[in-house]
Amino acid sequence: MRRITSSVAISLLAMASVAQAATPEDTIKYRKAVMETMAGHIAGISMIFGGKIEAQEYLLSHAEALAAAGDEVGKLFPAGSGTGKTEALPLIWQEGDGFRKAAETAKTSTAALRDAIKGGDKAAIGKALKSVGDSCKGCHDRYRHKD
Ligand code: ASC
Repeated sequence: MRRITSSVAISLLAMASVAQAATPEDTIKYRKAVMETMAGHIAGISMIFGGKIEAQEYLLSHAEALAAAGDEVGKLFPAGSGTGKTEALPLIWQEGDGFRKAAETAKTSTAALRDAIKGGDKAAIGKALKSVGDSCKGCHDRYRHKD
């Protein structure tokens, strides 16, 4: 047991010590993973808030996780991550400020949804949820490749 424990610790240390600049492939893979968590939390929130699922006690934890990911959105598109298996359009990097503004609304709208859920006012939550959807859609319409 002792041996196993120390070998796990050594592996973790080794992994940490080799952490380096991500490859574009990993940056894209990670970006998609974070975006998918956002879609998942939005689906969860919508189903609980819409009364389809009885899981009220998890509403805030979904919203907290969504806001954390929303905060990260603006950091998910570093220069050089626009080619490969991605639907991200070059316009993101051509239009730096426009995109930064859109990413900022992902942050502020998800934070506002979290705060509305904390507040517990149904109308405010509904409004904030719609703003999050509008933020997703606005950014995707302009900056994501259409299938
Ligand atoms: C989601 C999801 C999106 C957005 C968008 C909002 O849950 O996966 O891409 O919300 O549909 O309009």
